Amino acid sequence: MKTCQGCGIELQKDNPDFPGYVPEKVFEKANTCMRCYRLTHYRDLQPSPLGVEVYEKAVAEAIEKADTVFQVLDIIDFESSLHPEIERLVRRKRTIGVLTKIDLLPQITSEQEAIEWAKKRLRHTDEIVAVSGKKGWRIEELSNLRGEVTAVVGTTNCGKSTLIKRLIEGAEPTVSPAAGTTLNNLTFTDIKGTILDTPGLWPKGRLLELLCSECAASLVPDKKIVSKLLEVKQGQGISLGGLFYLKLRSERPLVAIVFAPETVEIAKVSDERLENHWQSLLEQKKRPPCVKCQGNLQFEKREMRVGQEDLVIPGLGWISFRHTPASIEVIAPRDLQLPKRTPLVGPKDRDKHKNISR
Ligand SMILES: Nc1nc2c(ncn2[C@@H]2O[C@H](COP(=O)(O)OP(=O)(O)O)[C@@H](O)[C@H]2O)c(=O)[nH]1
Ligand SMILES: [Mg+2]
Ligand SMILES: [Zn+2]
Ligand SMILES: [Zn+2]
Repeated sequence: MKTCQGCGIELQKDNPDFPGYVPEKVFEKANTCMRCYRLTHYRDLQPSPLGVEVYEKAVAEAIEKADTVFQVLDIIDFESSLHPEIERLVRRKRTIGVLTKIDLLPQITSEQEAIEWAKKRLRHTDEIVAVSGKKGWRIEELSNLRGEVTAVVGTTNCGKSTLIKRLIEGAEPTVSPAAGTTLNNLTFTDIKGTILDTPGLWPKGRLLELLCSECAASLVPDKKIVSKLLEVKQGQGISLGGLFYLKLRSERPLVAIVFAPETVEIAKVSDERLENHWQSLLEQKKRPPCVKCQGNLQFEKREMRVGQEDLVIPGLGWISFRHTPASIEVIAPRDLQLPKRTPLVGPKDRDKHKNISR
């Protein structure tokens, strides 16, 4: 059996609509499937073709075979990375929590702070390291924690395949901003042992899952997360792209510090202008969402109280507040979860924001 070295799927030349397809005339020579080829060369964001059960089974098998698990957690989208099934599966194995994409964190948060913060939330990890697969930061340290067989697990897009490229010389798993790139377990071996790359598991309630593949990819941050500090008075609000809106209901002005990829427009908008504002984003083709996604999303209003905690918008970013508690009204897609958490960027750091835009 011949498998794709990019995504792990069995190669076949019979059905172009099935995963693993390679045209007949190149089949002999090919070591990747057509989908991986297009993901790599054209940034063609093809949606993942398989069902959740297939992925969960592959992850369970990889963990079963391994003596060490690298539980990869995206520091920018930590809440989505904490998948209950993965948490359950890693319980009996030596588990290293790998906080990745650390290069995207606002400068004011140190690696050590991120590690301390994550420690309180990861019950089953034996150790935590903070790395950047993209930049190659702290890979040496992580490499020293490898076992004989190491399974690299995590939710879709948290950066597993990027890490593996760093950990094993010559490993070429397909890396892309499309969720669900890796379809089956991939085995890589060097003198230190074996590493298994696994398909990502899908988190619930994340924005990426509610959007088309282009819109979703536009939310996978490329450069540092930007933060913007805004003060809102009663009745005023803050819009994040055309996806999320927050209006202050209580009397006392609220200071919000919004953290999001730079592709997301962060603006102060009054609620009577909101509809026009979102319409104009669509007309200017500022994604996300595109017209199609806008049509698919069902927005709902939610009343919330906010305090010292971060309000997380999974897949988009998070908001910290000052001058709390406050009552807010949120407009967001119905299926989007909005968890709260201990702030990732501490208050001392947040005070470094000087320019309040009014
Ligand atoms: N800035 C940054 N981006 C990363 C890092 N690791 C992965 N990415 C990006 O995140 C996306 C998903 O990465 P990938 O390795 O395919 O994730 P996987 O689905 O977990 O295998 C890609 O666009 C990567 O370039 C990192 O350490 N820093
Ligand atoms: Mg992958
Ligand atoms: Zn492939
Ligand atoms: Zn879209």
